[in-house]
Amino acid sequence: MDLFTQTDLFSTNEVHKTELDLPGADIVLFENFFSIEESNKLFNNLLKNTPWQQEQITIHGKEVDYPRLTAWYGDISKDIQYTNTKSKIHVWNADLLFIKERIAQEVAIKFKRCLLNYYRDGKDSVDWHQDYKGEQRKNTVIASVTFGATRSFQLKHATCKDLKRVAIPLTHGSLLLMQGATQENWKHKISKTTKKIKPRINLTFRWLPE
Ligand SMILES: O=C(O)CCC(=O)C(=O)O
Repeated sequence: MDLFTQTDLFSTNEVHKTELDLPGADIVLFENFFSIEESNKLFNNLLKNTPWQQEQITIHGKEVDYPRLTAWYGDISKDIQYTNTKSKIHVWNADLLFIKERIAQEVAIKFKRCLLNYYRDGKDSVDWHQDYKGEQRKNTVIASVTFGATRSFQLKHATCKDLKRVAIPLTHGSLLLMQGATQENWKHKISKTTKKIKPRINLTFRWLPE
């Protein structure tokens, strides 16, 4: 049986676009960017066909599992090591090319890489961070696609503590576009939750200037 066959939450397949009004950020949310039928199929395919990897990191001298599974895809196959774990960039498959091409209809960017995160349940998460480092943060395009359970995508300003935090529910089939200096100015995270929730897959298609 398919793990994700949601039909009840949305009665319409209409795309709903929201531009977030946050200082120093350029963020646009598209709900229902993929139809329910497409989203169900893509969730089930990605869950089954992705070579999910358990990456580890050293914290206070101890090897610790990341609280999620990951996989990298891109234009060319390549060995990489961002954490303690050696991993591989796999070459785009048909589902990822379909998603990438649909995003390209909205934003004319040739994404080179994509990180897939698999949040198995509410215990899986990603802590506060900014994507990329130094100069690279100043001009990036990240297209973040969600399939599966809705999780709250939280944002806080990197330096202005008096700016309010924001929480965006990223729903099945949504696209969140983060452009310009968003990564320079804002941190983001997905918190753990004690709620009993279904799995979620997030894909971040990434672009940096050459
Ligand atoms: O799962 C998400 O929505 C966020 C993923 C993320 O922050 C990342 O891949 O850097």
